[in-house]
Amino acid sequence: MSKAIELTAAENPEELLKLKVTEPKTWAAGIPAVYEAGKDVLKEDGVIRGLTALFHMNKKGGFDCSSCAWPDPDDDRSPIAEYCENGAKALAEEATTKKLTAEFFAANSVADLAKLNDYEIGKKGRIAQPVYLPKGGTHYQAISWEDAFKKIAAHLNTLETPDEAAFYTSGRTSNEASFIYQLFVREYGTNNLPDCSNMCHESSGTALNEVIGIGKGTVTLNDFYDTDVIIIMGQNPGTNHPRMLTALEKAKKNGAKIIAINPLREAGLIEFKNPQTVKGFLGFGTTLADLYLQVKINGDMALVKAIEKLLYEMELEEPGKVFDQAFIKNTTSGYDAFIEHLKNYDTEELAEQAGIPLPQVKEAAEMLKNKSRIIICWAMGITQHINGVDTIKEMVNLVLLKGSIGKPGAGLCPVRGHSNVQGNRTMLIYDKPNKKQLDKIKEVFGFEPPRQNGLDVVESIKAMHEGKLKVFFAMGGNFLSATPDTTYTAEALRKMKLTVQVSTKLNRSHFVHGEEALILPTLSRSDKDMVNGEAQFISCENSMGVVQMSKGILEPISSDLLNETQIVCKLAKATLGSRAVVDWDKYANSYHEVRNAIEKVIPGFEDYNSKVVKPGGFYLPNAPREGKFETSKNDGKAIFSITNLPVHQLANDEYIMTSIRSHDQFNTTIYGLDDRYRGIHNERRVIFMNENDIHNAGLNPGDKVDLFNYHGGITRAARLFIVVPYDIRGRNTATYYPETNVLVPIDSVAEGSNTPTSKLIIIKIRKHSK
Ligand SMILES: Nc1nc2c(c(=O)[nH]1)N[C@H]1C(S)=C(S)[C@@H](COP(=O)(O)OP(=O)(O)OC[C@H]3O[C@@H](n4cnc5c(=O)[nH]c(N)nc54)[C@H](O)[C@@H]3O)O[C@H]1N2
Ligand SMILES: Nc1nc2c(c(=O)[nH]1)N[C@H]1C(S)=C(S)[C@@H](COP(=O)(O)OP(=O)(O)OC[C@H]3O[C@@H](n4cnc5c(=O)[nH]c(N)nc54)[C@H](O)[C@@H]3O)O[C@H]1N2
Ligand SMILES: [Mo]
Repeated sequence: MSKAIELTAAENPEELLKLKVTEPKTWAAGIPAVYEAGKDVLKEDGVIRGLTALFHMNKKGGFDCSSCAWPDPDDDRSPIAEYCENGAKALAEEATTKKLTAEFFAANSVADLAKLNDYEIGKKGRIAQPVYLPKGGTHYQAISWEDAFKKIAAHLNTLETPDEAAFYTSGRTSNEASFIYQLFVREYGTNNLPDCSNMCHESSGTALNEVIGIGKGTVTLNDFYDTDVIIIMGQNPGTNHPRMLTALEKAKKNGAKIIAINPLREAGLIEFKNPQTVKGFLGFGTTLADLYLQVKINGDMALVKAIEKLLYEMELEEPGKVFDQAFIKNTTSGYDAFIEHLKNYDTEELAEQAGIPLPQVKEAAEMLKNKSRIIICWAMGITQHINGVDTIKEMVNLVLLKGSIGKPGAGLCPVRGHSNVQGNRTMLIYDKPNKKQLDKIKEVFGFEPPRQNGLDVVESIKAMHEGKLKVFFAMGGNFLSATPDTTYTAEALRKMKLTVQVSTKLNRSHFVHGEEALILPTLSRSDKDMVNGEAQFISCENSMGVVQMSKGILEPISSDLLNETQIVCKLAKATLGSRAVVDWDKYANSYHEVRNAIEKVIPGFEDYNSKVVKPGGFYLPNAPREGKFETSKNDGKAIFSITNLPVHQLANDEYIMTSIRSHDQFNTTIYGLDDRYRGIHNERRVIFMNENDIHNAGLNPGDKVDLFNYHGGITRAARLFIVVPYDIRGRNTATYYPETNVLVPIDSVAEGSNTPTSKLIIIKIRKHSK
């Protein structure tokens, strides 16, 4: 029982910090960002390492920033380092010289570490050697790599079936390590490969695969430079993809208009002051959004339908002038049924449901009316909803009506999160592989891969709870804190016989563990990866399907770290022994060999080893870019979808809550306690509320409140939050992830993608009580 109390202590602290609230900012980047970037590196132990590394980030021959998947300029990788404030923070965290050795773990019990908050945990340092927690143990202790692999192998080999193990991946793992990892998992015998994508852009992959035949975006960076309209939906680039602002600035200079659709007036959507130009450095900015639409949370589908309806009426008045009838006729299917369905809607009602005044919807439609070079970008504000898949299909409908795909300056742009999350999927980290992919593995490696679908993230958590899983292995990430329903997930993890975390830094998943637990330390992106005396490079795929090399430069913090590929190969040997048909020794020591193997299995990687070393890397094939749609219908056409509006019924005391990232975090890694652009300082436990709602609920700004969710008859509580009035629609609220993951019901998932609905949680708000 004491364990349940540990979780509560971290989830529901007894005290708050001293919150300071200032006016939200209306612009992003500029001098404060440059200052902040430097400041964070300077703050960490290992300043020189941090600064040295900063000058090699996203630079020719340097390493890929691990903070997001936004691409580098195309023609060439920049000769100077390209980084943003948040990339610098990510690096500062990695480059720290604070080491966590066995002495640290001997001095700090798991129970004590579990009491720290995420910010304090992150500041502890880099894990420097493998450690093991025996059954009933209170402290992690030293273990050799060999013994660690033996222990995991012993567990894996005593399971009744390989399907009693699950192998998670977070999106930083390189192409090489991901490919080797899934190969091991499949030779071992399961497709249980949940990944962070399940909680992220799975809705995008699902929708796009179905209607355009590829689960990825269709634009390149150059499309941004010469386009007419960019629509940015449910995305906060100023914080999460700051380098995207440079592309938007360039787009605006070349005449593009921007429409921003977001419940919050995010600074990075409004204005950008580019620190890399003299003007920007002096504080002159570029206005970004020409039209900002403050949508209600999840009002996006209604809004897109309203715009489509208005465009349809314009098309009726001027046939062939608004819709691209030739494109629709030759390259799409389902148009007539789509239009019949659209006719049922009333534009005013749609606008009302979206929360946007009709004149503003008309303004948006006017901006699109005579244009066909349109790009739609989106991220978590769209995907993490019950109807995330359908909203994306509706966005595709709009693009198809306008013929805005498969031509320069136009297309779809799901903006990815983790720096190689897209590459992980290309490398077959997927619980639902198709027959063709599995056949290829069989042909190249000569073993029969499992054919049955595996478990995704939510299915894995449920299977753990039900006792169907016994071993949980995580290649990176922070499963406990990133997943929904924290208390339920903690119970699930504690039922495991063995939990293994391959990690760079400490996180809460190390403290909520199975009967036995292992932490295996690994190299990070900025670390030098020496194998047999030679510095290796890895490769990653960015948001636009470009595969590029990345070479770390920092001396690893300890000589006792293995790279992820070696960890997998050694584990494979220990587990499979003479059963193995894959030559694991060959791959352990050579990424070159791994890339040769990838080339044989995955289309688009021909001449991988020679192409990847070219400056700028290479593009993977993308049929929609060429106007070809390889959907399951097999007629080469993109598909119009018929979608239905979501219904949200709130009782008088209920609110909708969306969970968002602050400017000072990378997912569950908390760099600091401020959210500068939104005017929040020194506290993360805040709830942003509409001013009238605060008043109507009998609350005051600054009040302490507790938050509850009652989905499925279960009480979920997140206690002690401070009410902050914010410019947001009535009955809509926002809090920071992961503090409120405890409120996200495990059963509340997007239809079709099974993504937790982290952007729409129904809550009740009560004055705080002990
Ligand atoms: N510095 C930094 N960079 C990161 C990350 C990080 O944590 N820190 N995380 C990485 C990862 S893994 C990812 S997936 C991306 C995430 O990048 P984003 O998707 O930009 O991240 P979120 O903070 O989740 O915010 C989503 C935005 O959606 C808005 N929103 C919320 N609900 C709705 C809605 O119903 N409709 C609309 N239209 N908008 C809504 C929020 O106001 C917010 O502006 O960033 C990546 N890059
Ligand atoms: N409520 C709510 N929940 C969410 C979201 C949300 O918006 N709201 N967003 C979801 C999204 S989009 C995502 S992607 C997930 C993120 O889920 P995860 O990917 O699981 O979480 P991260 O916080 O990115 O993982 C951080 C940990 O990864 C390890 N790490 C860092 N770099 C490396 C490396 O190079 N190799 C290895 N092996 N380990 C490394 C470190 O130990 C660090 O503690 O969270 C999801 N959860
Ligand atoms: Mo993500």
